[in-house]
Amino acid sequence: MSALLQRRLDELLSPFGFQCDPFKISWYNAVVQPCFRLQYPEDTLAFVVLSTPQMFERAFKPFIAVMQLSDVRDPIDECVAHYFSLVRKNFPDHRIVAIHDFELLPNRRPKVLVQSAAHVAGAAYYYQMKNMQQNPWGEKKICGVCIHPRYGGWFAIRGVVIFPDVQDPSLEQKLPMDCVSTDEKKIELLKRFNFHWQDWTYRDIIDVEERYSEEQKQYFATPPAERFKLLGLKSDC
Ligand code: B12
Repeated sequence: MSALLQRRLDELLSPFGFQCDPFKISWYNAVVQPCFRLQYPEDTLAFVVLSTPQMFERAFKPFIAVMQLSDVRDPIDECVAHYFSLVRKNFPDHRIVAIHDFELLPNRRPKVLVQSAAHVAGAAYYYQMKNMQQNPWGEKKICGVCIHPRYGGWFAIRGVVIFPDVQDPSLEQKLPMDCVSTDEKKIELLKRFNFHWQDWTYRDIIDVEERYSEEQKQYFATPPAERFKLLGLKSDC
């Protein structure tokens, strides 16, 4: 069942530059604190959805070209929401719950921790300070970062798609590739991600197959309020 659904999801989303990897809710709930757990039975099937470097050209630019301009808030989030809605339309025989990376609970906590989801689904290794042998930063809060074996840091984790009516006890867990090989490199990665993320270098911590295009880099390097201008759009806020 999972393999068939994965094939259908891939056929739908991969031409637009998205990658989908399956996981069981229990794998995710086993690693996060109780307050972040997803309230579904343990064998419930879910997919983590990543945007690869091609998403900008294959999904975002065509979407921008035809969208209702005045409805735009964050254009990338709107675009991803559109593709998540396609999932709902294409699986009318299933109930689908899609949770975006930017969605918050009423207590302001994220609804889903997409990095933990990407790790348990085997899509991208989540490097966290608490798993390191040495800690050069003491008590300082250091944010973790996922690295993809093909795209390094040149991707984003857009959310999860849950199939509450599909239980798959037989789904086998695939471990993510630990591609940042040494502890020194891992420390360097966390340093770049936490203190120099604007210079993009954390994304190249490993050799990558593909990066964001110059246009995409320029888009993300522009402050959100000015991105409308860059796209030739008028902001309504
Ligand atoms: C809030 C947020 C921020 C905040 C705070 C960052 C933080 N991590 O606290 C701010 C605004 C500062 C921020 C900034 C940035 N962010 Co941000 N942010 C988020 C967001 C929305 C939630 C993160 C969060 O609050 N986590 C809560 C904490 C408690 O989670 P945690 O530390 O992972 O702890 C859990 C794990 O440790 C887990 N756990 C425990 N043991 C184990 C064991 C294993 C094996 C595993 C897997 C898990 C696990 O349990 C804990 C929870 O109980 C996520 C999207 C999302 N919905 O997840 C993006 C996200 C983390 N951000 C992202 C990025 C890229 C950035 C920026 C570079 C800006 C940008 N968007 O380009 C900067 C740089 C960050 C920096 N300098 O540190 C990306 C990271 C991508 C990646 N490759 O990992 C994400 C995933 C968004 C995305 N769509 O891809 N961000």
